[in-house]
Amino acid sequence: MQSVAHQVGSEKLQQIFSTAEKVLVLTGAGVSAESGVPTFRGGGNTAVWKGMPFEIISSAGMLARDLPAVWEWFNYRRERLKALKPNPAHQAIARWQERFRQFTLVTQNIDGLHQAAGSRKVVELHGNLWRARCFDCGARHDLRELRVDHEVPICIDCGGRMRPDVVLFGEMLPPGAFERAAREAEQCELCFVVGTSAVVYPAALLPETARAAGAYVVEVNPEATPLSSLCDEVLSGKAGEILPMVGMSSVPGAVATG
Ligand code: BJW
Repeated sequence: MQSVAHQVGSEKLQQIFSTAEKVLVLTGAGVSAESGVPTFRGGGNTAVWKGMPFEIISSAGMLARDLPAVWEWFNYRRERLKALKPNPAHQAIARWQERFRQFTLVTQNIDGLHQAAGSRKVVELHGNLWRARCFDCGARHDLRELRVDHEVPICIDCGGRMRPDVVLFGEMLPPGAFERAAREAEQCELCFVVGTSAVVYPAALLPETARAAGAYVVEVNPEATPLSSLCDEVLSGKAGEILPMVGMSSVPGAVATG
């Protein structure tokens, strides 16, 4: 179906979007919501597993207490993800990497949907649910290539027990990931913050860093967040509807495929 294109955001955003060379996008669970991935917080489907809130099941404490239960939770989520596809928000962001000279995508998501949409060199702050990491030798293996015969996968390099390669509450982020993201945030001219409640640190510091360094910061979210008041502009609505329209001119009668 075709729909009439209309401008999204202010004239200022249109202007910066058309001239900026350094752009950073920070995404959270909301960018995958329209693909069918439940968010952690905010309206509707929040993540709960067997009555346990995700702060408990996705925590360093649970990993130490009950590794098989943590695997069961992540296996369940991987199974559900297999059927899900990137949505127009992931696709718009993937197109932007060709448009800007220096484009950085930083995600808190572990679902791999940005990569499935074609984004390259994604800075994954919280890891990836399709990978396992060995407790003993630190090797990382793609779970799509690993035979999982045991309730806890075994490392093919050293025979050690493996864990999901994700950052649980109370754990450190992967070495270098936040530092790289913070460096890019300090340099960017335009920063989009898409589909995150902006309550989990240190990820939530990135838009503040960008703003303090002079970037124009734009939030895309149907709900207000603690970050909203700090942003130069808030585009209130669904990422999959808003992002494909950003940068489109408001030429009367212009037509976009929708
Ligand atoms: C849409 C939409 C649509 C819906 N379109 N939008 C400073 C102060 C206080 C505490 C701390 C601090 N620094 C560190 C901490 C501790 C902790 C923390 O931040 N706690 C706070 C919650 C209080 N941080 C950590 O532990 C981090 N580690 C760390 O800092 O190490 C050093 C250290 C350790 C210990 C103490 C102190 C320092 C690690 C954080 C790891 C987070 N891991 C998780 C789970 C991953 C595994 C799993 O998936 O199970 O990552 S938690 C969960 O939250 C997940 C997410 O990546 C993360 C962020 O959530 P996100 O993406 O923002 O999603 P939601 O659901 O919250 O929001 C969705 C949004 O989308 C909503 O706003 C909707 O409105 C919107 N939306 N539809 C656009 N269609």
